[in-house]
Amino acid sequence: MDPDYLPFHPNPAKPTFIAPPGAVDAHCHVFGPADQFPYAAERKYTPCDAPRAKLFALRDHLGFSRNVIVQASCHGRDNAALVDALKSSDNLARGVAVIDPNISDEELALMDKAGVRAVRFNFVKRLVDATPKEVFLGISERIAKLGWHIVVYFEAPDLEELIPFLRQLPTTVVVDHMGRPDVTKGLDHEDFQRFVSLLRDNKNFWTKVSCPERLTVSGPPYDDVIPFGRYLVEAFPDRVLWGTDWPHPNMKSHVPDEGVLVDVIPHIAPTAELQQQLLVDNPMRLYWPEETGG
Ligand code: 0GY
Repeated sequence: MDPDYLPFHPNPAKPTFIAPPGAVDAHCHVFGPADQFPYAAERKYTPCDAPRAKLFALRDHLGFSRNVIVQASCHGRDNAALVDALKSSDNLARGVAVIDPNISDEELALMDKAGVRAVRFNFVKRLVDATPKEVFLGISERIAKLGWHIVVYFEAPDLEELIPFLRQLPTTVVVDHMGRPDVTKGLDHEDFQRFVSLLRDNKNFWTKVSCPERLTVSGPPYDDVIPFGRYLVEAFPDRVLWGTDWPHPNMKSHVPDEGVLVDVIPHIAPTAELQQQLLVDNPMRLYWPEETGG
């Protein structure tokens, strides 16, 4: 583990907000354990191990039912820890992988069988070396045939340059962490409104109203981030997802308490109907369509 790395909260609070039955934590990770699933040589950080058993215990503690586990950059393109977690989840987890363009059809089929339903394209420069857009486009054509979708991670100042590429993607596209707005600039700033327009003009775009702990300047309980989440939930109620982002890699300011994060939900989704869409209906439609008649 890096010397300045902050491990996840040892005993998060029980949230006051009670999630609806079947709620999905649609953005979280598993890390290691390193002796079983070593971190990638090309990684930009070395985290604290965050094994699947801890993730599933947190899910139960928070009153959630399912997880969408996202491959993080510290594991590179080796999805072994992710696939292991999916296989031991009793069908209660789905996965978002990061894949090599030369992956075989057989490997893709095995990942699909384990519960992978998407690939992630990461554009955050502090996390990954750049991948040519043609490589991503080639991957997207292949995974589209499996019925998978694409999750993208970028920061707000990079969106303008990325839009022509993003609009070429042939599947549903889920944007991590609200496109990472600078919350000090306010809802009306052109960067955030550019992101809103992307969703308004492209019905295949979704977003995760997640990570107040990364976006905040004022700190918990994240009042400065709430208007951004609420804006997106109310504008696009059928295209939003929510996740804890456990175990919160690369946090520097503080270690978030997931109980506090769950208690943000009723502020960004203030009605029972919006909460049901955000936490159950939307993630189920995207990740477990066979259980929703989809
Ligand atoms: C997140 C955010 C971060 C890290 C990664 O792949 C990753 O390593 O996604 C970050 O450092 O902002 O979603 O976990």
